[in-house]
Amino acid sequence: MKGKKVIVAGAGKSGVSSAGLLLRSGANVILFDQNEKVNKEELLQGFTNNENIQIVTGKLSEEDMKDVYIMVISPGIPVDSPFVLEIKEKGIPVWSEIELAYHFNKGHIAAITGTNGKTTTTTLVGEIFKAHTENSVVVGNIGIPFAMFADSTDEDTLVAAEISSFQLETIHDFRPKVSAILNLTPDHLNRHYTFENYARAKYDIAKNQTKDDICILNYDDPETMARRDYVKEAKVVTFSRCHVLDSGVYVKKDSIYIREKKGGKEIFVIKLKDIKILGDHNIENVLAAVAISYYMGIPVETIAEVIEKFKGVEHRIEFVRNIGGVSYYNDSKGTNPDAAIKAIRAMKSTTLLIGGGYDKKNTYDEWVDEFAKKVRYLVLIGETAEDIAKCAKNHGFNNIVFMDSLKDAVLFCNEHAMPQDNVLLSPACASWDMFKSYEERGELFKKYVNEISDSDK
Ligand code: UMA
Repeated sequence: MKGKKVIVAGAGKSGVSSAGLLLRSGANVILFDQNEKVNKEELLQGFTNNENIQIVTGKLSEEDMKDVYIMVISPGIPVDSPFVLEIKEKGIPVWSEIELAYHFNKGHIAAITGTNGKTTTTTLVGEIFKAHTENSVVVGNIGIPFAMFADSTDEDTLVAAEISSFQLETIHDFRPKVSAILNLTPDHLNRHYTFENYARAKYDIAKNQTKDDICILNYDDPETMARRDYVKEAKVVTFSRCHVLDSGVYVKKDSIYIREKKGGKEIFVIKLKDIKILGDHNIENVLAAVAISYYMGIPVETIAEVIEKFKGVEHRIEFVRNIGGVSYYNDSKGTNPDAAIKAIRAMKSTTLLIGGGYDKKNTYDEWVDEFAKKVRYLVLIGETAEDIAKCAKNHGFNNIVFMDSLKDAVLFCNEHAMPQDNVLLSPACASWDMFKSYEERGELFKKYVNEISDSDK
């Protein structure tokens, strides 16, 4: 990249890390953000050798687009944005941050995608890697850009990477040693337009893999298995919670086993009762993590030890507090209906559900169908509130209230919950209409819950 002119589009986490990596490699960087309110001075000060970087906001000029080697785009920027199309028309390659990082990476990559379970599985795989070697990193959509660490990896580094469909749309050479597609349900259709486009983007995780690489698929997920043939060269390994497989990773009776090939030896991994994270979906995440780690060369004993200690991730059906017999759960990471369904199913008693948020053009029918007998109130906030309410009423659910803020939603729930109820924040929507991220939404939820005094109940 030395001396090359590179445009980095988007000045969030992904863009700032890409710009940093490019500067370290000697490139001349234009960091571009469409938001004119971005604080250029503050951004510039964040870079150590900032004489080779220029910050541009609003629009790129013709001069900016002259002699550009590549453009690196942040995942939040649609690939059909007019300025991206203009760049492509000029013949300038467009790379995702993951692609850029890949060109600097020397380590072994396990790349994990799917609609749900990515963060839990990646975190667990990362913990397993860490128990095996100090030379490991956890990166990607999980919130730590790969570009931050890519140039400090070596031939022994193990990389656990959570990869989103947005990041996969602009990969070209990215080739993980082990890839995994955990499941496929409709999500982000405002960006991909059709489910098929979305599924294709996910399957691109395996597009550069060769016969020496492994692609792990969920045998129990019909939408994933229906597209198994999209994997061209990699060896496919499946995992299953419901079937004892001839080969793969599976549950048999009360334990998890690995069998490398048909008729081969069955390797015991762990008993289900020794797994701390709850729900069938989490068993699937554990099965995926076992398969990924095993094929990345981690000994089974290490895998089992780490799984036994693993307690899950923040913002995913996270227990917050019990106030006067009412349990509060933060599932801010339930950013689509499928994830939110899993959270409702995990609730063992009547629930006051806080939902709604940024409009990704998902449909809510299947989520709403889960409300019967379980949800006492549906408390709606955000851009999608009206649409969700309409859908719920169509399905015969009428106990709906609208609130202007998350804080008011929490206070309403505190006032109306009865002992033994649960209060669950599981919005089925992204957070971007009212918050910076799902993390911010989850943190604020926990703050408001923790501000309630015991005597308020
Ligand atoms: N911007 C533009 N034009 C646009 C859109 C955005 O200029 O059309 C600018 C914004 O003004 C802003 C910057 O781009 O300054 C933001 O870029 P970004 O939205 O890509 O956000 P980052 O902070 O770089 O975070 C991204 C991922 N965000 C998205 O995919 C939307 C983070 O995933 C990821 O953790 C991070 O890179 C590090 O890799 C978040 C996410 O919500 C968690 N992901 C989706 C999901 O999990 O469902 C895919």
